[in-house]
Order: sequence, then structure tokens, then C-alpha cells
Amino acid sequence: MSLRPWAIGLVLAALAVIVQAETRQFEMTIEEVDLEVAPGFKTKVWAFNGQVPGPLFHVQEGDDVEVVVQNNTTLNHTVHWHGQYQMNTWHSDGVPDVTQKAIEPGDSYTYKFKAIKVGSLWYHCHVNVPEHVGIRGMWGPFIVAPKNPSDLEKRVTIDAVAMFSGWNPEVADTYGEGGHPNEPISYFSINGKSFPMTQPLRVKKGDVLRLRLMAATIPVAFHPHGHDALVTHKDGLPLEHPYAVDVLNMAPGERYDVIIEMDNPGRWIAHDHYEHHVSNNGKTPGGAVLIIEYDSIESDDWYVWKDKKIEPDFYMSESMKKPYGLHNIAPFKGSEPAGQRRRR
Ligand SMILES: [Cu+2]
Repeated sequence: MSLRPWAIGLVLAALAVIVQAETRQFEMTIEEVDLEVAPGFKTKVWAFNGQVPGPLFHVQEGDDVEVVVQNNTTLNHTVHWHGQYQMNTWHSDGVPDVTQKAIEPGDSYTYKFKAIKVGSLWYHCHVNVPEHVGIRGMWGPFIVAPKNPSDLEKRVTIDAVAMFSGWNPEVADTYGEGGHPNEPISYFSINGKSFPMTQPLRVKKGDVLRLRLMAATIPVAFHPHGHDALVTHKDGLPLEHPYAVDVLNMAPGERYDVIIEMDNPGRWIAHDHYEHHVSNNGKTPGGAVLIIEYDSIESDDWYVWKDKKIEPDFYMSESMKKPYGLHNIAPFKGSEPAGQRRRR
């Protein structure tokens, strides 16, 4: 029996779908560095690839992911891939003493899983979570692109990631301390920086902004001025009925994708509406604040960011446009640690 040309075409198309899933191999280290969060405030962190947030993972639905994680610090860590289903790969779920032995100093561990769940996921350490995740920066974004994006998703012109976290200055210099209930979290940041060290989000009229908001370690009430935000996804999952808000509440760990139509030229603040989250250790202005700048608006002499040095990839928008892979983000890099003090 000989195959007709259309049948051969069908077989080739089916094969193309099967081989489309790629194996993506990555290496990631954990480093001890100091992170400058706000003017005059640095804290010791354990940083994935030396940066906070950790590097951006961007893969496609169905990809097989392998990550070799090398621990270059003096304490144990793991990586939990928050949101991944880990079908038949539960040894890669990253929970110490439950799914693996923690990665000891100088050792590495290889995580392998299939990226089945689509959307805005993240990853974080799962050892002594209140300290390692809560105040030492052990978290980063993991975006899984759908094979068939919705019509709304196809309209997006700017894809941006914003991760919210808090910091405790009282233990900033001392590894092994902090992470206790009711500890004094008094710095609040977006992508590891507090205003005025955050960055503007630059847009033009007609842009469709997709903001992937992630409440990594603190509750957040996100409020963009001048615009409504259409909530389209919760924890990566598409909502059957997207809804519009002007304040979005997020509990720690939650992620929401919102789509904002850039239809109102101006200079607009977008901030966490927990009042003390817009301060730096009690002083305003500060905290989890960004500004949406339309390119058609002239700067003013009195504008707080008139001389701002722009980091175009601060919201990972540049990296999100690159081919799939692991992307290090330069402005997230920590610095050489000073004055090591460690308590075990
Ligand atoms: Cu850790």
C-alpha cells in the first residue's frame, strides 16, 4: 500500500507537533551577595545566579526542562518550582526531607520536569522558607508560554513582570537571623528595588500592557492610576470571565496577569496601596512604586525621575521578547558581600 501525498503531509504535521517540545537545559548557581534595595539600604541575600529576582525562565508549554542547581553558599538550599505539576517527577518538587535531601554547600542537584502548566509561575527555595524566601531574595519568575495563546494575549505589545517583596533591615547584615512572625518588614520593593530605585514603565498610546504581578513575599494591593486593569489570569490559569479592577489584592504567593490598555497619555503612578508599603523604613516617598510614562509626555524640571538612568529590562520586557531560555537581568545583580557575619 502506498501513502497518498495528503496522508504523508498529515504524518509530517503530526511529527512536527511531537518534536516541537524541546529539552531545555539550564544551569543556575546560588550565591551570597549584598543587594542594594533602597538608597542607603543593603541586605545580605542568597541569590540565584547572583541576582534578585533570580533569572527569568521562559519556556514553551510541553518543553522538558532540566536545571542543574549549584549551591555556592555555606547553608543548605533547594528550588521549588511553584505551580509546576511535576507529573511523574515529584523528586523535582524541591521540598527538603520530603522530595529530596537539601543541596549542601558545594553540591548540586538536577531538577527535571515537563512544563505542563502554562502561564506566570515562579520558583523559590524551600529550606527555612521564612528567612530564605521571606527576606533573603530566593525567588524568581518562570513563564511558560502557551502553544495556543488567546486572541487577547496576541494583542499584547509589552510583556512585563513585577515581583513584590519585603525586607527586614534589623537582620540585613546577619545570615541565619530573621524570618520570624511579626518581624519588622520595613522596606518594600518591586523586582528587588524600592522607590526611587525602581524604574519607569515606558509605553506609547495604543500599547497593550500585560503585567504579570507576583506577590512573592508580601501581601499587595496594586493600584495603577488613570487606568483599569483587566484581570485575565490567576496563578497562571486563564479566567473564564476576566474582570476589571483598579485595586488588585494579592496574598503572598499569588500571581495575577492583568492587561492594561494604554489609552490615557500622561505620567501615572502605579503602587501598592498598603500605605506603609510606599515608604522606606517609615520615610516617604519610597517602597513598591513604579511610574507609567507615556512617550508623548514631555519631562518637567520638577519631575522626580527627570534624570533617571533607565534600565530597559527592569520589568523583563526585553528578555520576554528574546528566544526561549534562561535570561539573566543585569540590574538585578547583587554586589560582592562586605563584612560577612553568619550565625548558624
Ligand atoms: Cu534557601
